[in-house]
Amino acid sequence: MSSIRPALTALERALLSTMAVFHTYSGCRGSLRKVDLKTLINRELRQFVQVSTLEQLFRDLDTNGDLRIDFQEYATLVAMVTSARGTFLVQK
Ligand SMILES: [Ca+2]
Repeated sequence: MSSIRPALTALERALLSTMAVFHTYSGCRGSLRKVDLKTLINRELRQFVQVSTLEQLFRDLDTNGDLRIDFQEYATLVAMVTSARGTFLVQK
């Protein structure tokens, strides 16, 4: 009996990495405080997101107003950055 699984695709690896980054910076809390988001942006998105926009970005992402960024709110950040970069990549 074989237990060989097919290799993950590039997108699957990217999604796992996206999840791992959230868990690295949220730790056991399961959500990002503002300071965690700042550290994540500085270390993981420094070429894509300006930390000077952190206050507005945090307010925009924190849709339930609990002063934390949960995984769904973080996924919104990833989608926003991906969409912005994707638009940039297809522009001529
Ligand atoms: Ca929130």
